[in-house]
Amino acid sequence: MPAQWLIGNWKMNGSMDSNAALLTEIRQVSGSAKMAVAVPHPYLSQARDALSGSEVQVSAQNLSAFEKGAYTGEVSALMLCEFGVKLALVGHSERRHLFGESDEVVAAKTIAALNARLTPVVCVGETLTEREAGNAKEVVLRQLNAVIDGIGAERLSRCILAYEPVWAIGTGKTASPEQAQEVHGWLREIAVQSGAAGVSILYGGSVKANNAAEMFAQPDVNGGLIGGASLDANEFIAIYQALC
Ligand code: G2H
Repeated sequence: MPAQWLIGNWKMNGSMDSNAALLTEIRQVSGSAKMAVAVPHPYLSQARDALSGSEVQVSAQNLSAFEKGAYTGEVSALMLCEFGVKLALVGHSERRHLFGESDEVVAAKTIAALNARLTPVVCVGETLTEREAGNAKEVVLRQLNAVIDGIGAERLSRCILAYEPVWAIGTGKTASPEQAQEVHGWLREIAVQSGAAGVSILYGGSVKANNAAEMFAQPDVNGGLIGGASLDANEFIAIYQALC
């Protein structure tokens, strides 16, 4: 059985004060599902300290594909490990579309994460144009296969996958549970062929407390990657409860 995960993605939000309040609330959760929060790099040590002794893990939102050297502004996987980070998002659509990360870069970052024993949360998803052109399947499988080609099928089981339709991110539009399940089913098929049937596949895109339960009830939806709603402790905990 795939592990159930709820991962909050704070994106570029937060302050020392607001983080402290949020982390104090969420560190108290306990339940059958795993939880992590992906915080901006400057807040990693704050999150590590505030979550110490709790079941909530710290994730990075990004990492460098390179190990070390003259890469101004980059943060390596090993540096993240020094801050207690256990997971790292890779290939989030905002990285792909706003910062030009190609499938190859996403694959290289996934390799860097795995080499440092971080769990990469590999995000895939199609744009509205791609969906309307009937290309959703081709796009998400291309994105996933690029990662599998890079890491080798045998390491896919050490990843978490996240399907995030670009048209549903921060827009208030959520994929229907049936639309999500269809894509998760395609991803599961590739995972099974790669010997990673038990990989967790999360859904992300405007998940809120009032739509989480029906999404999580889908057979191949093993939790959520939550953006906006992860900034509100009550909302995030309510989503967690819908998963457990
Ligand atoms: C997708 C998601 C979290 P939101 O980006 O990664 O954000 O829940 O705000 O749509």
